[in-house]
Amino acid sequence: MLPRFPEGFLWGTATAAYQIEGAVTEDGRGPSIWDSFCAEPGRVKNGDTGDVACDHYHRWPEDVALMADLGVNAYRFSVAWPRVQPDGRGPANAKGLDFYDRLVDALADRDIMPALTLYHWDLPQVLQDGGGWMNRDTAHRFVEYAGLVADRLGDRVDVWITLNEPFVHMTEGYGIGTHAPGEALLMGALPAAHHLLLGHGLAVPVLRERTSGQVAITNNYSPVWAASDSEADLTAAAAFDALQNRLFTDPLLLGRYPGMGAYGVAAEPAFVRDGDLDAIAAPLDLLGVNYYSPTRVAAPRGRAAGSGPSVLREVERHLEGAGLPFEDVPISGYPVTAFGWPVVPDGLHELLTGLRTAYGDALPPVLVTENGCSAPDVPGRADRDRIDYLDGHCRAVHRAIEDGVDVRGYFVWSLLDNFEWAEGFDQRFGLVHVDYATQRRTPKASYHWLREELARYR
Ligand code: IFM
Repeated sequence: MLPRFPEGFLWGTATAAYQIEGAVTEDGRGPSIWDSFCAEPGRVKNGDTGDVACDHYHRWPEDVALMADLGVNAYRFSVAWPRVQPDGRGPANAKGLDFYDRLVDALADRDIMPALTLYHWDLPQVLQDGGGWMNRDTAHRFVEYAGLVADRLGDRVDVWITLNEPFVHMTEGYGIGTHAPGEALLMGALPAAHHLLLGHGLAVPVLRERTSGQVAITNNYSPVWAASDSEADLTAAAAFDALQNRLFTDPLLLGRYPGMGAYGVAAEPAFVRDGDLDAIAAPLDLLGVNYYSPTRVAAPRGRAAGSGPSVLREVERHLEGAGLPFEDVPISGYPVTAFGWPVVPDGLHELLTGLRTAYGDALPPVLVTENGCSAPDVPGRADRDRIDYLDGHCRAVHRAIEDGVDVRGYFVWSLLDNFEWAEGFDQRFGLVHVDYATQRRTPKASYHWLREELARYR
């Protein structure tokens, strides 16, 4: 049994549009960068695509019923921008918004609070044709899109998350090209980071004006462990920390970028214009925190890539010889997920208390907007690994709350097995198994475990 969490704590599951919806050409949805990326041979494992995914666009009533039965009181989902603005600009495609309208009402009927992410990486392709997030104008397009969604759902959605994991989107999408849109600009991708943050910051006042909800952004964090106490390793750890953890948080909470000198980036890059940082630092109601595992780094010395989160391993593979100021070192002594990520529940406690230490009163209340693990799809397997993973991480959150971090909720990634980006359908993160051939949903042992835990709060 887990320890008891505070009254009103949000227990949820999380998903994202492209990973579950399918129906990519229905009701006026336009193409997204992920449709294009999946269509390019060799980009996604097994040639998988999100064309059908979990067919959630048609099966959402069953999925909402699964959540109601599970006993969660919150659901984090994302809206597909290309459903709302197939052309990336101009008036809303009403049918696209109708889908989310029905979903939000069905959630309310089941007392499940909607937490809506506006952007989980599925940019309308037409905007990418104009440069995507490398183009400053995309930030303004995002604000227009946010306003359309807010106008329709602003009275019923409680939490508005502007962006999901801009670090991954910038790094994998624009830095090394392992995600859509497949650009490999290396550190030249930094303008995309700035424009993502700018889009977020400019959207905040629009969301405040047109919704009654709380405004947030979700970042993914990884506590960085230096491989030794040597000055060189500590410097390498600080450099990686600046890239993964601080680049997308310091500007939001402190109104300034961390020093990126280790990457040869100027203190005041030309793409940052007067007033941008003020916009980006618009006060937040909540900070969304995604956590999967810590990262160990050393000063670069040409060793084999380690076992850290896939982003770092991928970055290393692609930037070999490009003069990165750090090197990934395997974390051993812990179980690993099917993805090979080390399972370190204490890392979540370290992260949450570390955020509090680093940002003090500038840190808004936190929602753990994603946490979970992939486990092999072995028929009849007891799903024990996932139960242990979730149990350990929930306890870590509880300890962080006891230690004074204001954590308001925990969302399991994910409700359903789904399309895991470049990994296709191989990695299964769901509490509910999906048979992709039949779309049959089967709750796993971890679903039943969580259901029992949540029954105490009913
Ligand atoms: O599936 C992803 C999700 O889209 C973003 N956060 C990490 C998850 C697991 O890799």
